[in-house]
Amino acid sequence: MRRKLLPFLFFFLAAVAFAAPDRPSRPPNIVLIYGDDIGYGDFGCYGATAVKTPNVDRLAGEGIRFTNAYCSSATCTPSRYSLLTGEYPFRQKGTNVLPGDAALIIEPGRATLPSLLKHAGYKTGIVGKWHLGLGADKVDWNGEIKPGPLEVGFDYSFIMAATMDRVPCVYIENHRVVGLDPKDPIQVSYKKPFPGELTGPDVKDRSTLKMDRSHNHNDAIINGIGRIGFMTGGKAALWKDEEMADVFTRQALDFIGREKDKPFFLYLATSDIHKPHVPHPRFVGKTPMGPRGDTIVEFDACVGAVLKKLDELHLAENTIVIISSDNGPVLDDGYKDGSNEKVGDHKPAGPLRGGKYSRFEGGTRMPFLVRWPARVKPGVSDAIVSQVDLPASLAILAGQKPDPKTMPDSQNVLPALLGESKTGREEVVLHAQDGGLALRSGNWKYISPGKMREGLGPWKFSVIPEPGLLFDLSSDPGETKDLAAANPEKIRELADKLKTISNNPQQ
Ligand code: NG6
Ligand code: CA
Repeated sequence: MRRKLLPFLFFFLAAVAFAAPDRPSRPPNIVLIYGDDIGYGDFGCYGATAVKTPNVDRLAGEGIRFTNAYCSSATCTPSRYSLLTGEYPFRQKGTNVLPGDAALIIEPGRATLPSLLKHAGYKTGIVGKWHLGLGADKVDWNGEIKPGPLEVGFDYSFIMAATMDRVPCVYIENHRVVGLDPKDPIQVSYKKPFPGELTGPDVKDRSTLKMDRSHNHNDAIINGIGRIGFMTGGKAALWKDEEMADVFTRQALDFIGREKDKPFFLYLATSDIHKPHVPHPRFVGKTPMGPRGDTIVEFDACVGAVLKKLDELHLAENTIVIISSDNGPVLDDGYKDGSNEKVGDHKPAGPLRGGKYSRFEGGTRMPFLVRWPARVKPGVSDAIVSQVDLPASLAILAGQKPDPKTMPDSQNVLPALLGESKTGREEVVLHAQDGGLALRSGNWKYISPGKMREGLGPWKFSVIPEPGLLFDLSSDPGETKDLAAANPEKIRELADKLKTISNNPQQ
């Protein structure tokens, strides 16, 4: 009997030995740190000097810094939808910025980045901003809040429902609001105020507010700040804005600590640096840029805490850490927080034109860093990649075979992400909810006719006429010279290509 087994044993050992150099014994952990409204120029490693980001810069130095990486859309919900589903947001209705009481927009059961990784044996967790809707219809905030992250692939969830500037201003752990007193039930409405609850128009002396609004954000007043939407009840469960970054960081570190013995995927979607900017007091005044700059420092501290935890647990070597953001930067997005007055020479979108809400490059070209000491050599990559590619690429890395039918726009750009290829995708579709689509193809950039806004808030609105705008990003990264008139064939070719891709999924 023993003799018979020996040849098998030999084969088995040989196979293991052959496989070893390419296959670490355990698949890498993946930590995706997803910032909010952080622009291409907001980190030191992308040229910022007025704000210091030593932890992000350390990660950049130890990994690959991408210069042509995109989110799918110039706002949050559509970018996050793509990041998790591998589908461009414009293919589905209802993927634009959601109110805090919206229903879940990802169909439970469909393949997602976390569900594929879970299938591959990963423990999957989300901590931070969700903003993809909760519940099937009307949510009862006092009962089981589902479907949500746990129904689309996450094993653990500690989230805020929408944004810092929208109600409900509470944390939700798995299916329940954290710290809710059942005697003080929560109700949420995006239509009408609740009798007896303070709202913006009630506040005549605006100096009594922690931060006044510049536009909108005048519904419920929570913690002295006007929000979008109304809520009542849940007083004991309300978040404290200045503690939010610490609360999410703590949850992230706890998740890593709990799951350290298995491969894990952590999607850490930070509250920073979305409005309202309310950094913890220890970060106040850390930059000359006011609260917007100080929340960048707070974001950097969160990155530092995650890296330290990975070091302490000896996990850094075989953990992929990715840092990016969901859309471009904005200065005045509804609060009088001094962002415009104090920005000085800092360029939130670096050399790029436009920011949040824009189809110019500043709206969707993102800081994007990938570190994996066990496999990735440090460097800078000009490969074009999109966050919509992460589901397919990371699932393939984990040994899964994503079905192109269910993740139609997610390309396998793993070789580019790992620095093993200089090229990623050939073209990428970019979206802005009040403008339509744009196409980057090689170094050409085509922006279709439609609405456009200029600036980082307040904005100047105008309309891009036929046949659209055309730029050569290799010589003109700031999109200053429209080449449409001089290149009628090129613009027609790109307009056709954009139409083809938007009508038909690519794979
Ligand atoms: C907009 C809000 C803005 C911000 C944004 C979502 C107004 C006028 N503007 O509708 O303040 O909340 O939605 O930001 O209300 S995002 O980063 O989540 O996409
Ligand atoms: Ca955002």
